[in-house]
Amino acid sequence: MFELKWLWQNLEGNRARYITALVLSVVGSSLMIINPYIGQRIVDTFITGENAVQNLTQERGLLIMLCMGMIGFSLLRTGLAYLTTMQYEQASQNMLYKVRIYLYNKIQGQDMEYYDHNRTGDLMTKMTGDLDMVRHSMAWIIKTIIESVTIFLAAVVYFFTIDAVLTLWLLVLAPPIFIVAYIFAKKVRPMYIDLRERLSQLNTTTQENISGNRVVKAFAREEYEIEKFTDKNIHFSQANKKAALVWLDYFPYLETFAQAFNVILMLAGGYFVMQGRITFGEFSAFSALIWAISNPMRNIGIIINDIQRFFASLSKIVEIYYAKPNIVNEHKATEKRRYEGRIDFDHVSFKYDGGEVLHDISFSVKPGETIAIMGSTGSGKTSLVNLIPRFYDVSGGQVLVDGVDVRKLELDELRGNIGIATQDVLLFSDTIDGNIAYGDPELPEEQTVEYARLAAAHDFITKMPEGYDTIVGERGVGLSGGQKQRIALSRALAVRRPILILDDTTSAVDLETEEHIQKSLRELDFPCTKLIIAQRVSTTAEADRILILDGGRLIEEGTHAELLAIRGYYYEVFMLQNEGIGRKVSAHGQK
Ligand code: M5T
Ligand code: MG
Repeated sequence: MFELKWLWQNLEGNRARYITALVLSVVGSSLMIINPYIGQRIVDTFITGENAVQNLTQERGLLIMLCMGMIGFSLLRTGLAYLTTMQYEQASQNMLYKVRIYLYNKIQGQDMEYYDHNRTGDLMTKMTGDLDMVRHSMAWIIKTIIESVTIFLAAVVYFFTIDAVLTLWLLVLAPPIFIVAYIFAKKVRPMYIDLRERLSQLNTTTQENISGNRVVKAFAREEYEIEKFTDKNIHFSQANKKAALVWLDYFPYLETFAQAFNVILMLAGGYFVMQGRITFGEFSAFSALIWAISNPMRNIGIIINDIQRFFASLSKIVEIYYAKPNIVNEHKATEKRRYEGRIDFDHVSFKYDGGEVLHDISFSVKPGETIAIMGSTGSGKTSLVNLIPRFYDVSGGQVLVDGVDVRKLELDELRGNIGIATQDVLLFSDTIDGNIAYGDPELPEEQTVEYARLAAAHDFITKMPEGYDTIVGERGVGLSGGQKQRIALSRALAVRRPILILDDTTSAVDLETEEHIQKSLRELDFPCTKLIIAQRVSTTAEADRILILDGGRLIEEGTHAELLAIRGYYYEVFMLQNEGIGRKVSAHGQK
């Protein structure tokens, strides 16, 4: 039931409306028995009663009134049904709107680890299909249940006032129906959970395929992808059929029981009429209302199906609803300080699910220093810098910024002090201008241009069809890898933060451009500590210090000259890269 609490909480503001809807449902369905009652009066007074002929002439007024009553109540019920549905719809739509915002915020508030573990397609399914299933349940399933139960009870009570024995005869059928329904519910539940999972897989495959379409085309793997999709589609479709077909196994029993109501009524009711136990009018009331008992029994299967789907979706939404990130950004609206930009790693170790990737790392960076980080691929460079903005938390030791453990700093403030260009560049579907000014939408245009210049991006931007107003990103024009990197660099510079992290940001630009960028970085007009992950000695040589990572360990640390002197990893890289340059030069010389 804890799972349902949040639904009630989110009905706030619409609770009165929702309760009104429930009450209207009860009232509207209770009214169902009025017309059969009037019918019973008409039959007994004007058709089969002892004085029927006499009454027809003398009490014509009553007959007309009863007939008008029947029409009146039918209209009333229709009106009520309209009102009721409207209340359900509005209350549930309003609730859905609220929950959707809440869930969206919740997903935004999750830490990186959450995104490592959750598939986009699955999250999308939760935000769309599952949410709608819950709304559908709040409006339609609850309505159907309430109305079925009310009609059923009203009819039973009414039947009892007419003849208890006949009613009991009819109710003999109820227990077996409930048993069948219960077995069915148990059987079909896991199927809907499975179905839900397959839908999410289908969505994940679709989403991955669309966002990865370039790779698919590059490897001419369309057919494979179509097969993969078809496979998921078949599974989904099969799961759907299986769940639907299981109903067919139970349907004959339920249907037979439902039909049996009529048979019992005919036999027992007919017998009672002949005996004079009940009047013909009462018998007609029974037969007019027998559906009120048999229909809910028939609907039980549909209701159970929907309830199981509801629970399958519910549990998925609850997963997001109550998800608690380990790293929480509270977005406190306090004054944000500007840091000096000191960074210390104090015996830091770090692990992902797979195992430890950083071991006992210690180093310090003074404000304003430029540190280059180098190391073979997979050595842990990205993981290391990710600890500074607290994308992940350390598993041992501590990372300090301005002398304070980052876990004790306010996250908005911490991240608000860091400009970062991540290794895989993501640009939004927006103008170039909008992308550069992403961190500071107020940025004046001259400044955007200024930072684009520093990042050596201005020239190519002005050559684009619409300059800074060119839309890039997913649905915009394509950019080269190096162009993207330079826009990402402009974006990171434009926020003017005291700590700047560049993860392989110049790997795709030519040496000349890189030189331009380095010059810009040296001459930034704001105080800034720089951590630059790079593979080229030409970049690292300029740094105040160089850190060399290998297999998650810090193996060398020092200036360019110092590291060359110890003839370790750095020296080897230096030789390798210079040999290359040497060869090129000599090749030129020969020409
Ligand atoms: C360091 C592992 C990865 C590697 C090591 C991002 C990520 C990495 N790893 C995980 O297990 N899970 C993850 O989500 O961690 O990875 P890195 O820090 O990304 O290495 P790098 O930045 O030095 O490499 P590169 O290629 O960017 O130069 O063993 O398997
Ligand atoms: Mg990396």
